[in-house]
Amino acid sequence: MSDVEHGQDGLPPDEDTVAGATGPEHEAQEAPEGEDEYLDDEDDYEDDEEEGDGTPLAPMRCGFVALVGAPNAGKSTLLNAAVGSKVSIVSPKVQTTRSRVLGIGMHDRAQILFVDLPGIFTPKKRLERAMVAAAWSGAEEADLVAVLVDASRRVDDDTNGIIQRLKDSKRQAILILNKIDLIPYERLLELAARFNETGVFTDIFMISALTGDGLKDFLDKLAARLPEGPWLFPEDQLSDMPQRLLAAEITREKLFLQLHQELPYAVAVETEAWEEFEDGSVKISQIVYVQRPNQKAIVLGKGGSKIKSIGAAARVELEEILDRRVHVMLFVKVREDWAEKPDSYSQWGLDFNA
Ligand SMILES: Nc1nc2c(ncn2[C@@H]2O[C@H](COP(=O)(O)OP(=O)(O)OP(=O)(O)O)[C@@H](O)[C@H]2O)c(=O)[nH]1
Ligand SMILES: [Mg+2]
Repeated sequence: MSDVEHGQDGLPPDEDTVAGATGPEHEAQEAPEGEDEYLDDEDDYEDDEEEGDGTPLAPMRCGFVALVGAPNAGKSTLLNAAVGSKVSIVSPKVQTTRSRVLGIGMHDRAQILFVDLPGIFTPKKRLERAMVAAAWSGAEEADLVAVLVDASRRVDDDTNGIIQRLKDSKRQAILILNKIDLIPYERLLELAARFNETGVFTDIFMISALTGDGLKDFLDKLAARLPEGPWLFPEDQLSDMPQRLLAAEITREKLFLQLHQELPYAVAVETEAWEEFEDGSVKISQIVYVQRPNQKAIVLGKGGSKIKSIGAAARVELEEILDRRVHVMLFVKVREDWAEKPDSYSQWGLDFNA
């Protein structure tokens, strides 16, 4: 008996959806191989550049800013807000982000390369270990580290652990007290004073990644602090994530939003086929892996209703991102050991043996 069943996003795309669009400006692209590859104008990076009125331009700056923090602190929300577009998936559940996600933000004359990372917590399973290891190596490789804290909650062991490790490695960081839309200002001042005592933080920002409050000050600071140097990516590029992976992430976000309890953690998504048609539409076929047959039944839902609704939500968002008609075909497959297969890890850029 086959363990594959499909739940197609049965809703036909609306006829008035733009067809044959040439693709969005912000199409995700592969990472550049050479730093200079995208600098179509070498003169861009010269000290004597001037504004029209003769004022010398500020130097170009570029660097990596790692976003670290406990799960659910709002790292991916901040990344999307800073880039001005949805690049990394977000959900109210912990451990949504599983691997490093690059988001490219332009601010003044700086190209800020935000590295969204999985939350840092005490890992138990292999996948969790790989996620946390990716988060720490992302932090180690970055020019600047920003630690996000959910200011609306009690300071937890995960956050204390992050601060301790930064302290031990004598690494300084920027603190971001996030979700300030949820708490009174007095509480923020208390928190800031407490974190200040740790000696780890060079700056403290209070922001709401959700509303954008305080974001500009933070970006101004980053733009001024990054090293001088040419931009590594074209100005209009938003991420380095390949489209197939982005599409799988969007579907995984819908699974996180529509499934409950432990189920989202038993799920992985892989884009299996990507077919483009002459009318400009694209058919994206994906496999949703679950670990047990009863999980498959829940993901499918009664008469396939759940998987249909997940596929429809993914389609709506992918049509917006790709700016074309999209068909999403989802197949649910039981693969007990997907979290124990090295090939899944390499696809996500995670270390299987972390
Ligand atoms: N009210 C409020 N909610 C926020 C804010 N920032 C993020 N959130 C919410 O917090 C939840 C978690 O946000 P994410 O951006 O997925 O958090 P994360 O740190 O990337 O989480 P992991 O990937 O699991 O580590 C989501 O429901 C967000 O909408 C904020 O400033 N205010
Ligand atoms: Mg995240």
